[in-house]
Amino acid sequence: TKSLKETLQEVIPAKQEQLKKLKTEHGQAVVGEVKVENIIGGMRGLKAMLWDASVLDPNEGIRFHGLSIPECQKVLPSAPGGKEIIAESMLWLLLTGQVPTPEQTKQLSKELAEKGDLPAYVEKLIDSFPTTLHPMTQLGMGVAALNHDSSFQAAYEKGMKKSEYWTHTLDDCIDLIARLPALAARIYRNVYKPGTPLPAINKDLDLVGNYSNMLGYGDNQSITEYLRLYIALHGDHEGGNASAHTAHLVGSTLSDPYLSYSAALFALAGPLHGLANQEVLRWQLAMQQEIGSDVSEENIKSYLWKTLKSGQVVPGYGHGVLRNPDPRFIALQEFCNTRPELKNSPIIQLVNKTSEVAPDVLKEHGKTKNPYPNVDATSGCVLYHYGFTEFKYYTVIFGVSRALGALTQLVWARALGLPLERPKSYSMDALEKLVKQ
Ligand code: CMX
Repeated sequence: TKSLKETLQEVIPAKQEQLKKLKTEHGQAVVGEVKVENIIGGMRGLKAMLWDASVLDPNEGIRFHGLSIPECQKVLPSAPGGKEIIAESMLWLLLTGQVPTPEQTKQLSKELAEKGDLPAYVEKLIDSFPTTLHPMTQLGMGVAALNHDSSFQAAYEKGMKKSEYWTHTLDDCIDLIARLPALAARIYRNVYKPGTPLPAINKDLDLVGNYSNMLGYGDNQSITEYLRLYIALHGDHEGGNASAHTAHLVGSTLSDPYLSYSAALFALAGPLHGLANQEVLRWQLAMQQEIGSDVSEENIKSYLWKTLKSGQVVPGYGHGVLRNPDPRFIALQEFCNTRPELKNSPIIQLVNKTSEVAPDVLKEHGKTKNPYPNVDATSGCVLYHYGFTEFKYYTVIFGVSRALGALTQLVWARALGLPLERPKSYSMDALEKLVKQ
């Protein structure tokens, strides 16, 4: 069986050729226009980034190398004894465009487990943080500090050839992904379970199996499987979302993968992005408290209006690109539907009911372009059901996951020799002058 690196070595030349052809033969082709509203509106709608591993269709949602979520669930190998997609098989697909064999997936699990221990100085750094420091701040700082051992940085200092960039980038990306569970679990232990021992990495377990074990949920197969699915599904959401885009931008300066991904994590920490799942839970719990056990359509409706009238957004609804219910939301709902304990859980039932009522209310409110639930509408609530109630930690799990897609693109950016990202900006005066012409 071919390793991940060998597989990449095989697929890269054709992609390099494809890009060269696009550039030389179609470099001047026009693919869109730029309106003033795009410039003012956070570049929404501008198609201006190269991102090969996933494409987000506004109506269908995400596809990973052309495969929809249900297709991925059918073909991507799961963990021994499990059913859900695992991080390794999703990473393999994102990086190579190919579906790995179970053997290749197992081999990658083994490699990640072998590389998973944190260096002692990072353990010390994390242990020195006050437990009141937000877990996302701790994660971002821990990831940045791991660049002490960056293979890319060391080779760059020695003066490596451009054609070698991607192999060192890949080595760093694999090391980083391998170490994320130990780093993220240490933060969880320090903040929420101080003094409890952290289990060692089990060399026979997959990445998320180990993560779940280190979080203290190793005996709970159901939550471990949920975490596997959650982490695979959140891995990539094309290029323009704030975390992925940040990793790409910072990486384009030839910052190493640790620094690039650390920056991405701080973008993920914002309430309009990754923090939304924590916000959803807070909001659904407040709704639960206010309406009590009478989860009628009327009660949910009036709570939604109360939120909107107070000038807040309804968390978990709307999207920068999607214009339909998020298929990741649907996949997580289906996970819940197959498990009676989740199906009957009051918080999950409330999420379900809210998702039936909210779209009409948001349509009537008339602002959002997408009145349907995104993945955050349910993801944190499922964790809450399982007794994983420390919701300030939820975005850290998202952060472990998003590494799969963001780091994949760093490898490809180096393999394709993509340049420094440097869009042009306008001042308001310059724009005014331009439109008056
Ligand atoms: N509730 C109330 N109003 C909403 C709304 C919601 N859920 N979603 C959008 N709107 C409002 C916007 O605030 C905006 O209002 P203003 O014109 O007053 O500024 C208007 O509708 C138009 O926004 P849009 O073009 O539909 O949405 P954007 O692309 O600007 O923003 C997003 C997308 C996700 C930030 C927004 O829908 C939102 O704030 N949702 C709630 C938070 C959330 O769930 N975030 C998670 C997104 C997924 C992720 O990245 O992880």
